[in-house]
Amino acid sequence: MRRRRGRIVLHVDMDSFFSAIEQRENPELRGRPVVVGADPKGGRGRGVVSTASYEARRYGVRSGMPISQAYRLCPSCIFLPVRHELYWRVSKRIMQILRSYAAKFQQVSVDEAYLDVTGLVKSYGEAEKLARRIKAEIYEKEKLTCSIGIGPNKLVAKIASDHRKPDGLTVVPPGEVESFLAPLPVRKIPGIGPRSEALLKELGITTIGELAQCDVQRLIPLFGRWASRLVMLARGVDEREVRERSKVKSIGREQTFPRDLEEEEELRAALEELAERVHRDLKEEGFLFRTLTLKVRFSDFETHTRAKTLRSHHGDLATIKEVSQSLLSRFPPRKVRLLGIRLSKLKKRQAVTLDDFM
Ligand code: TTP
Ligand code: MG
Repeated sequence: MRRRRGRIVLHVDMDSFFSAIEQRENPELRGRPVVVGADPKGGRGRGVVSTASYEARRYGVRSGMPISQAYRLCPSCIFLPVRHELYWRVSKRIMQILRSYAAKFQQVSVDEAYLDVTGLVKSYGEAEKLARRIKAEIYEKEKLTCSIGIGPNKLVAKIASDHRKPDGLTVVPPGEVESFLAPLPVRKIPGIGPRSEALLKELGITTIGELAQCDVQRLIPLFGRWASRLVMLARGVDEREVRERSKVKSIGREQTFPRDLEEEEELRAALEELAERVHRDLKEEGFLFRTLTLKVRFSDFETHTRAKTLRSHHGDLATIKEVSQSLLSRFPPRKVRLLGIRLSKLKKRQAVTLDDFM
């Protein structure tokens, strides 16, 4: 039997990224509670906290919290506006450093990336040394700290990087995955938010270890097709590859039919299938779209496209089906040789949800 060789994956996450950059830029802010986000306007401000320095977190201030609440918790905090351009400039330089250490590299957000170093290092011990070198180089060049998790896959690496923060380094070799995950709350699994957590609690499941032991059948009524995926994650199994996402401008699929289609029902079914495939690609790439273009080639090779741009970004299958059907219905009934769906005006999905794993 051929066994798949184990991987070594690093997850790197910068510490309180936006506020750490602000503290670096202005030495007076170092060691002080800094909140980056909307203007609190003396407690009446709207909008949210982007991030808080670890000093501000001691007051209970957290990312995503209304800025007015942050102000109530810590009126003496230093509130700063968000300077995205600056943070992205710094991010680019850090990602360049990280990329140079990886066999496969995947940036997942402004301050987070996966590195597959399988083949570049021979053991978890060597991987740990590599991680220390990475931390030292980032600190030397950017005066910023990060936390790194090392594991046999993305899931374990990601949970490990979050384990000891800031300036942490957590190594979880394959043999320790189970004991590392078991005592942690289920919330630590990316994609399990407050609602999933509450559902699991109803079943008496609060730790990852309990979830790993649980009979999938009990989860199906609550989580449907996510159930088995959830249990696999809890067992520390995650086959997702570390892979570079290119700068995709659009995502599309088209299909020429073995024979021309004419019946409305046939066309509808073919379009639905195409919609499903495009939707899978969109999800794989982690994008939302705003414009859908339908391409129709008739039996005489005459080809037309029609596009619709939505008011906001969408990523669900129902919208793709609905918009493509409504565009198709605007063509006169004729024999169709080819159909195509292309999605453009893409934007990266923000939050990681269970959907990302499906
Ligand atoms: P995170 O890595 O989630 O947070 P962080 O780097 O500030 O802190 P930690 O040490 O816990 O990693 O996000 C990276 C940056 O993304 C963060 O500095 C600000 C931004 N961000 C938001 O703007 N809104 C949010 O809700 C979150 C979570 C992050
Ligand atoms: Mg971070």
